[in-house]
Amino acid sequence: ATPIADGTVPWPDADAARYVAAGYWTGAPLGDLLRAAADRTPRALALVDGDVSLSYAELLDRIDAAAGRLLDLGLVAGDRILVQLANGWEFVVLTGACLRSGIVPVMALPGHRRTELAYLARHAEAAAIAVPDRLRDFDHQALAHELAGEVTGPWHVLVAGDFVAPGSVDLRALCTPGASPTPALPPPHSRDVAVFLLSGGTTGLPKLIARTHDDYAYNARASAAVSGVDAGTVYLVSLPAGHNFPLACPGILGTLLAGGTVVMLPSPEPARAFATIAARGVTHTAVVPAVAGRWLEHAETHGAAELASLRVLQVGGARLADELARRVRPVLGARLQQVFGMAEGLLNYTRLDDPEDVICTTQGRPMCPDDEVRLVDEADRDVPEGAPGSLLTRGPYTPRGYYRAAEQNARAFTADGWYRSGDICRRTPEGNLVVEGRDKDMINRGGEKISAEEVENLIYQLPGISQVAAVAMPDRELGERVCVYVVPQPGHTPRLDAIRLGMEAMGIARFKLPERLVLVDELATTKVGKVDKKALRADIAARLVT
Ligand code: J2J
Repeated sequence: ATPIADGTVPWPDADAARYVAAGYWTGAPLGDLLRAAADRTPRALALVDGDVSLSYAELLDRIDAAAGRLLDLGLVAGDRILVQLANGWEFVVLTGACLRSGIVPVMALPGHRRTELAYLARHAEAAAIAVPDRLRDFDHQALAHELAGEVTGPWHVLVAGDFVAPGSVDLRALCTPGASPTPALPPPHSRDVAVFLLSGGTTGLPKLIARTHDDYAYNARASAAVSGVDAGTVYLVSLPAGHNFPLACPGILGTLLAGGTVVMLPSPEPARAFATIAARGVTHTAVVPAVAGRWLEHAETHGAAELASLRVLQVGGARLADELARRVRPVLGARLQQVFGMAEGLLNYTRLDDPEDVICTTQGRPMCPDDEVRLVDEADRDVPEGAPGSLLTRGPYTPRGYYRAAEQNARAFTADGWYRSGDICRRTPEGNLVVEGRDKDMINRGGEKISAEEVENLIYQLPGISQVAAVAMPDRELGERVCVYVVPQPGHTPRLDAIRLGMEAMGIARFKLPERLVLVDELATTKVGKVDKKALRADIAARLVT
């Protein structure tokens, strides 16, 4: 497989030197930092998943044993492994084993299906995949074996579950402590890639974001400081653990580096989440606005007595309505922290001691003093202070390009390395950002990002479609859902269920399937002849009102 370094865009030396001098980049790989945390408080509780409770010493035992067995399988530092696991202890042990050994996890999502996983396996030139046996009636293990044909080298299927088929590796056995003598692991270099995250999607195919040990460790550590995560923290993971937010903002990594306890839950369903918060004394957790809404509703009908220990509720991933924000404190009893983040790097947080008004009406400000943020117009000129502009950013944990994506990088980054987030924001006089919209062609379905172009490319492969445009339609529950406008070919009347079935048959994650179809004779275009998405978004919003 191609060495990762060949596909990444490093920070310029002068910037890297600044980040080292300022103490953001410490030179310590994440695996060493986990080991150091375990050595500080070996008996403290590190990880809880149902009946499984692991102290720091026990967690690192498993992590190191798993790292050794991954190497025994023939994997080596720099190899890539797709990780598509449910939220459970195995996710944490495997991720830790990767960080210790230099094997690089590619954080796929539980919803991904054949097309997405095959693409990721090829693009990352993966040597292995870790999956549940079955999840929500889907046979992940069978699909994982089918993917062997996508790669040129050996292909290992690691399975977390009760049924481990012949030819699969039992991931739980691989994580058994001790049994295999762990070879002395040469730690990866701190400038090496630690994890691949998936981009929020604006292009036809997902892009990989290479996060280094130095930058991701800073990301986790500084996030912990800004959200008050320390050794006394009990952090609940209920969003998919491979997302940047629950993984490292401060999430799993930030909590473990601080010596706190991580509690894993497979979903944020309110009744079980509330019971878990009560049973484990959870102090911090992260949710998307759609989940915050469900939790508020649940608390308003069933009370919030179970949330007595909850101090900080982080909400991010999509715009939180001010009205929901204002109910968090009185109804849930926890302090709200808004998080406007991106897997590409930049994290904005409201601070815990900000005035209530700032917490409820803004998305916070950059985490790091050396985060650079510009708000610009169409010609990349800075907008006047207070006016809305398109957000550009650079900084110590914002990589300068996607992995092996020269063409996309030319569009998503400026020549001098600023990442174009595509978010339209304004800055308040106190310096906080308010997200007002976006100029990227993406649909944000309850925090899950969907590329309009990807959906359109897929639908063009179905019969009877002359033209298609995917747009966000407003939704009370999820914020947005996917709506498609279709110009049928003469003699055809495409139907929503047929489009959905067709896409599912192609092996596409369910969350990307359109939930509304509008048949039209033609698509409105802009002056330059592109489909006028703004007009379509206004059209569907108007149709929903009537
Ligand atoms: C409005 N839009 C937001 C917010 C993200 C923490 C939190 C979220 C993410 C994330 C993350 C928003 N208000 N509060 O990685 O570490 C939209 C923006 C942004 C895009 C990034 C984290 N918080 N967004 O959501 O990579 O459009 O990361 O550019 O999935 O989500 O998406 P993603």
